[in-house]
Amino acid sequence: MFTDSVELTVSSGKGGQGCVSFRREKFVVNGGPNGGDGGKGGDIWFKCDNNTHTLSHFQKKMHIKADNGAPGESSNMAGKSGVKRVIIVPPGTQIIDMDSDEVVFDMLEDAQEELFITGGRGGLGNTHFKSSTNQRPTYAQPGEKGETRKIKLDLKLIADVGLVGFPNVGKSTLISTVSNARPEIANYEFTTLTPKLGQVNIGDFESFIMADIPGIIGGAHEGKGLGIEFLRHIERTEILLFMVDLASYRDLREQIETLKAEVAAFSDKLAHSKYAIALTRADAVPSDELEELVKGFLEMLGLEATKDSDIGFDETVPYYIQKTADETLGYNRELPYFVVPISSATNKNIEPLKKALFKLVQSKRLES
Ligand SMILES: Nc1nc2c(ncn2[C@@H]2O[C@H](COP(=O)(O)OP(=O)(O)OP(=O)(O)O)[C@@H](O)[C@H]2O)c(=O)[nH]1
Ligand SMILES: [Mg+2]
Repeated sequence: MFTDSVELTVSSGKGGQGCVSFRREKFVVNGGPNGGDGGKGGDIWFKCDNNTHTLSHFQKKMHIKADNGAPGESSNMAGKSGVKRVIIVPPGTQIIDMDSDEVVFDMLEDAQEELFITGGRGGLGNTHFKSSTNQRPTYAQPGEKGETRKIKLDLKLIADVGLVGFPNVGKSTLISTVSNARPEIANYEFTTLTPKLGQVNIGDFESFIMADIPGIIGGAHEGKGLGIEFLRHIERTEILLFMVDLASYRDLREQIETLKAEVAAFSDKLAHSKYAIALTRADAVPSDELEELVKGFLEMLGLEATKDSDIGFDETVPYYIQKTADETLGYNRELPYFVVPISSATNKNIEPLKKALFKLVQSKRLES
């Protein structure tokens, strides 16, 4: 599923012991106290790093400790402070205190740093305890103990593209065609019960994350079907791919209007996400009807069929794509970035679909 999780114990360092010592110099008999303070124990910090994507660098039941402070020394020399430990986590990691079940930090921004527990204070050396009644204190403070906490790291992966469609329109089939995800696929509604993520590779070096979620039906926001609670898994997703089934008994207008209304009922932010539309199962409609269906759908949205040699969509069927996904060059996010018929069965427009989605993902990454 979406969360990867690991349990850890973390401890800040113990403060160093204060020192008991006395001046010993030539001609000075019974010199005064000069024991230095102990060093402070090391703190535990968390740091968010965009170059980390998993929690796999943590072993199960790991115990991470910061260094203890060094004890104070004679001649009023303070002990060295313990070195802090900085725990590196990927963006999207929540740090949860296991005793209270409370989310302590939500690590989202690259380079975000949070102090979790401070190290113990160093003990005071005997110099501090000198008084008129006690000129030679033989007492120094012990260092304060460090803190130990049991925590859980929950990585909530953030998908780039979320698939939104009625049940049985081919969402899981698409994600298994273009990514490494292998969800269950079957010819009945609500096959998918839990969200799944897949990585879509573009060439050798680039990729984006796609999320397959259960199907949505009208009234989902009131709990019909599986409801829309799982939309929370794609709440941080910036791009939606609406999937509208050409071969469904539900007409195309009903599908897109219902989906958009349900998404809007769930979240205002999702309702304003960048989006595109895939018309699925194009192979299941006779080719002469296909053209009419697609044209009718574009017309309903107030769009005209376009051409774009750059992406490489199949030119034998109509489709629509905006000139560029780059907002500064006039991308209109009220309209879909593209509307294109696809077929996972015959691979129609599948490669260009990946390419076009990746353009949208890149435009999004440039913005943030
Ligand atoms: N002809 C044809 N059938 C397809 C295509 N894509 C998917 N299907 C079939 O459509 C049915 C539903 O596919 P799924 O991928 O499970 O659909 P889903 O949208 O994930 O469905 P839920 O998980 O129930 O919401 C299966 O029988 C698939 O084999 C396609 O491109 N062409
Ligand atoms: Mg499915």
